This record gives sequence, C-alpha cells and structure tokens, in this order.
Amino acid sequence: MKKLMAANWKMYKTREEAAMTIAALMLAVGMPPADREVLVFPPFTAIECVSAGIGDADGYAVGGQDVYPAAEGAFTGEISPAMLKDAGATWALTGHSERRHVLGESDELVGRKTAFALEQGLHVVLCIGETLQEREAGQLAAVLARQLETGLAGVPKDVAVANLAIAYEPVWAIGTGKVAGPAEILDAHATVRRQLQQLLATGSELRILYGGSVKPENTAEIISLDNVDGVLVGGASLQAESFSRIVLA
Ligand code: G2H
Repeated sequence: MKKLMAANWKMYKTREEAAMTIAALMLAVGMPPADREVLVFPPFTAIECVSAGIGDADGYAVGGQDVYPAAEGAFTGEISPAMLKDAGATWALTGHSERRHVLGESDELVGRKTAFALEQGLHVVLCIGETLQEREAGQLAAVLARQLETGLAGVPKDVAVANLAIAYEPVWAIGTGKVAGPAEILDAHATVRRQLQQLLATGSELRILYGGSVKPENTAEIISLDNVDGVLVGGASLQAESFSRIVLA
C-alpha cells in the first residue's frame, strides 16, 4: 500500500484560502511519488473547492473531518456520508481527539460513525490515542484496545485495506510541539498492529498513520519506522510549503 500523507486543516481556511493552498500544494508536489498518496481534510465548507482544485489529478483525495451515522434527519449541525460525497469527498475522519476531548464523543459514537461511513462507501481514517494521564498510568495498550474494539465493532472483518486506515495520535503530542520519540511510536504502532490483527482479518495490512506535531523535519524518520504507513498532519499542513516537504520527505 502507498503511504498515506494526510492533512487535517481543522477549523482553518475560507474557501478562497483553501483553493489557494491546494493549488500551491499541487504545484509544489506535482504528481505524488509512486509510493505516496495525498489526502486533505478541509473544513466542510471548503471540501467542494478543494475537490474542484484536485480535479482528476492522480494521487490526491479529499475527505470530511467528521461524519454523522445517519442518512439524513433532525441532527442539527451534523453532516451525512451522502453530503460529503456530494461535495466531492471520498474519505472521512472519525474519532479525532478534538472530537473526543473537546466535543465529548464516546468510543461508541465513533464506532457507529466509522461503520456507517464505510457502509456508505466512504474510506475512513479512524483516530485513536491516549492522554498523558493514561500513558503515565500505564494504560496505553488498554486505551488503544478499547478505542479499537469499540471503534471497529461494526466494521466487516474483511474490510478492504484501501478503505480503512488507523491514525495513532497521542493526545499529549497534538499541537503541543511535543513529538513522540521513535521508540514510543514504534511501541504504540506495534501494539496497534497486534490489536488490529486480533480484530480484523485484514489487520496485518491496514495502514497505521502517526499524528501529533509532525513537521517537515521529522517526517522522514517517522515514516521510516516499522508499522508507520503515513502521517496525519495538523499545524504543519496549513501551509503548502511545509506540507509539500512532508509529502516528499
Ligand atoms: C493531531 C494533528 C493532526 P498537529 O491533531 O490531526 O495535529 O499536527 O497540529 O499536532
């Protein structure tokens, strides 16, 4: 599988800013290297213009930063898989730590979102990760196991490898400038791999991305580690100049 180089723009960028960034990124990267795939998660309002900017260029895709597990209905503020697809998205992010910790999403809701989005034909990046408190209490493996078991509860055991990726993002490394060290990343990704193998028939092959203060300077080392099949980048993905260096690292 290609390495998945994903940008999470969070709540940044108007449509105009998004259109300028995707154009600059594509100019800087050109066709992504054969072993890389570029994925951009803009805010919902900019999905359509990012999708238009990508056009039919190979190696680029766009996704929604969240998705609700219902086809339609009285769910104020939410967005359905069909709406994301209508705007040009082919991917959705579920369970990002900001959804879990700022907006109070449960493992169970994240699991319903993941299963429904896949069922409706979107590809999904499911995010998991421990807080500093959980890590210090020796609960890393238990937290990841709980988030994976519940997050993947409704996912077919033979889910296609191209359709699902897991992003391991230690909460203490997100937007803080603190990057998990190589040993910590290796250990957590090996744990995720073992747990995925227990949960899914395709668990040996699913891509596991690392996220949390990824920058151009640390990407090459991170993606060379065992069981690291890409990155999910927040702050350093907002500028085409730095994200292009990450994609090409
Ligand atoms: C983690 C990451 C992107 P950042 O949230 O998902 O953000 O790279 O800013 O730590």
